[in-house]
Amino acid sequence: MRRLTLFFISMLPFILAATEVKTMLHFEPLPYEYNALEPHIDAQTMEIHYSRHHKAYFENLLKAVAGTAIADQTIAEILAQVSKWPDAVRNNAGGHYNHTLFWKLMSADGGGTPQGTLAEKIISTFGSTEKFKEEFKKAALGRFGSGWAWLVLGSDGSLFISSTPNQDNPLMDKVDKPGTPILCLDVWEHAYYLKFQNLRASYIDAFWNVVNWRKAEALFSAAQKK
Ligand code: MN3
Repeated sequence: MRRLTLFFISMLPFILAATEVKTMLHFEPLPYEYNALEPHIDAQTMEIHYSRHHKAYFENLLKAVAGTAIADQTIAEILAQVSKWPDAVRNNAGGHYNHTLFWKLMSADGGGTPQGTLAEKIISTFGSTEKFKEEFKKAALGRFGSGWAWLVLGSDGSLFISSTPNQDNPLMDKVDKPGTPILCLDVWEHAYYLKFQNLRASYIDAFWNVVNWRKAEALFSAAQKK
């Protein structure tokens, strides 16, 4: 009996590994401290936004896909066929993807102007960086209620600005203007209300001081090689 017990205990890690739910979905660490984007984006907003809002989307996504055919898919695969699944998948897959990307598109040493080939494309498309920022701000302000503003590379090679409601994004199969996200801005009130209250325009202006243009340029370069 004792030998059997010892055998069972020695096998326990393997038994647990076999029963563990396999998932391609990851809740990545925030790439900087909560206060890293101060004074432009405040630490309390970052902490609540990441550790409560984003985490809730992630956990609800795991629940929504558990036991379904998409339980072991990547987030990109889920988004590409999201119209086949209930709204809980759409909202939480979008919420998880959008926030994961958004955190990476900001940094403590961000701001300044677009770089490299992305800068050239922005200028040839919109006329100037300032003009681009104006258009992006217009899209972010014009989104009624909750949603996101995007800079997107279309499959035809065109660069365009769009906005989506709720947690929709340009990778979803049901979105009006599909493409690869290059830059995004969360315009839900939870993203700015503590510091800016109802002043979404001030929050958008502050965002330009923390934009991680290196990351945007990397996304742009990678999307062109597809
Ligand atoms: Mn948010």
